[in-house]
Amino acid sequence: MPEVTRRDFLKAAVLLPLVPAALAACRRAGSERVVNFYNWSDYIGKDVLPNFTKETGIKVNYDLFADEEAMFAKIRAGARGYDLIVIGDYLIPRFRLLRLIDPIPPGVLKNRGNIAPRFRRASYDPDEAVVPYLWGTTGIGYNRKTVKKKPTSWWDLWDPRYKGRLSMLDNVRDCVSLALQLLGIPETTDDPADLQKAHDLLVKQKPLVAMYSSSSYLDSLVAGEIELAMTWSGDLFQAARDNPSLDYVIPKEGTYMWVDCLALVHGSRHRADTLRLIDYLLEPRVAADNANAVRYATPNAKAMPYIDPVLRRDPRVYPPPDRMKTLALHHVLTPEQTEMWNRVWADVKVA
Ligand code: N2P
Repeated sequence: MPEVTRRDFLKAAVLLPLVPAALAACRRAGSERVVNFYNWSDYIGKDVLPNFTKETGIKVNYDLFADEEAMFAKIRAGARGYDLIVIGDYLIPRFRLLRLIDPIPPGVLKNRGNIAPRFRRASYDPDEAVVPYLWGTTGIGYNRKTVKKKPTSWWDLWDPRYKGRLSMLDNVRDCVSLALQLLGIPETTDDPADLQKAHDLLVKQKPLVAMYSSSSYLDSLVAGEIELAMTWSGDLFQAARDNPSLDYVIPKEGTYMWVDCLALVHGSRHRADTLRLIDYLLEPRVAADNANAVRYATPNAKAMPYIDPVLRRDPRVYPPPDRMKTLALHHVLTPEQTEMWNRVWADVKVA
């Protein structure tokens, strides 16, 4: 069941929630000026899409997910009503292999050149089939008031002191990678014994975990019910607006960075309008306003002058070059590895 938070409802209400009836209507009217956009929760500034509609007359139906595997499953099952989706770097080859997305033709975006060189022709997208949207890191969020000793290590998420007051992301990739990393096993492993060890470590932690969640846990952090959480950088910084005692650390063992990208859903009907929206999101001011609102980092070099200086100077949002070097991208798994990882995660969840 995809979780949608109170915040999401508020946000979605100002846009047009994508209900089955709306999808059917869009399908009937193939020529309607509309983009059906499927994005992570808490991942767009509230004015961005209304401003686009004001400027272009193109309506945006906006739908949210809090679990990229569920999003993948939905698109794979044929939810063809969507035109535009946001996909994490390491999932892109999987979508391409199954032809669930169509590459953006070269030369059609006038603003592609705004993207910083280090985010162009990246390992996960050598032919620039997609467009980098936002990026960030995975770390630990905590409540400074109640967590007396600042967390420094991922192992703090295994500390029995926080039993019932800690949460983990509901994300196979983040959690299984973390367990492997802590066991000193490379993410590239395809040895079932390694995966079993990761499984056991996560099961050992389970009695402490109040919830596996990638979205609604933020409300619990704000409310003080959760004190320590595995979190994505910008989501924590957004929650800190509502509760200034919340803070974010990248543990000393290091972490992964990820780049979420805009992709065209295979066979979607509203190609021109979707490309127009992507180009709009690439405009320096729009990209900066968006990144400032969600507090993730922008890969858009031309947007940097408009980034809020507080965020620009924050090394947890824009790490300095020496820190950047220590941030790894997730390895692209083979379909067989993916299956093993998903099985481990499913077993942890039911254990
Ligand atoms: C937005 C989370 C997106 C980051 N809520 C995951 N890559």
